Amino acid sequence: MTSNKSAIHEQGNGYFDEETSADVVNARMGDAADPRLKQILAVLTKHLHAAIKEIEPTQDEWFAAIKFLTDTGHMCNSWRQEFILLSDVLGVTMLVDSINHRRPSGATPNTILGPFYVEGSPHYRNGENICLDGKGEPALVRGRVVDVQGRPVAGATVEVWQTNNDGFYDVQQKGIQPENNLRGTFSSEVDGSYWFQTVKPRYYPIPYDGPVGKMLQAVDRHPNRAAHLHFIVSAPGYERVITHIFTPDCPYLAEDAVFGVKRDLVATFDKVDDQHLATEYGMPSPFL
Ligand code: MBD
Ligand code: FE
Repeated sequence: MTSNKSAIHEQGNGYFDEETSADVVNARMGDAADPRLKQILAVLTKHLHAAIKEIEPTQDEWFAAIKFLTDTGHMCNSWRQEFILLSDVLGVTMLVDSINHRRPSGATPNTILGPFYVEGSPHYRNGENICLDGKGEPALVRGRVVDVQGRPVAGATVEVWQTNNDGFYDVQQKGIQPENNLRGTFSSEVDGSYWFQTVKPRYYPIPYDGPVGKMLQAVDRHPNRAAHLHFIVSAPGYERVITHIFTPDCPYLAEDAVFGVKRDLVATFDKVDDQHLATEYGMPSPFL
């Protein structure tokens, strides 16, 4: 390659050149385009071309990549979002979540919302049981909603959801599990406290019967999520916290399939009597 090739490119003759390929593509965008969109597409094009140059795929390999993305799209419907799963297992969902939820120390960290949240779950009084199928190891969850200064937040909305003891969310087993099994909405008391009965969460695999599952298998990765209980805590005037707590003894804690585990979200589950485990988690703390 001679140096005058890039000189020609800078003049914008628009012809393809392997060395400057990304620039040639990006130069096509016009002034009328939205600047943020231009920036995004330019960065993606730059890194995609760099990846292709590093990989030097065969034609067959590139076609396999296209087929993988096509299959991923075909797998999507109203209840199955295979592209979100792809983003999850590549760590991109967590990265975007982290970038958008940088918080002062002491605040509860965010983690992924996941695909199984349902808006408007049944309201319960503190102390009630969200487990409607009677399976699993009973557990009591209690905590306090406080602000970053540690002041109680009364009347905060605490939404929780988790899988049943067979490792499925209610919405994955309509007609098999009771409706709204293991999901509910609570309200914090004057001192910020909330508590409810449930069962200890257990680990379970993300849906792996599609292209993302095949990809995980091909690269020798398991599909298991560390056992978790989802939370959304919200209160007027405070930033909403979307998070989980994790059980401390889960074998997948350090190898969550979607990279959702953060150190501060690992709770303790202690036996308090023959029947009950209890977890006390100094969270969630929405903040101004
Ligand atoms: C889940 O249960 C979940 O919480 C996430 C983030 C992704 C897939 C399944
Ligand atoms: Fe989940």
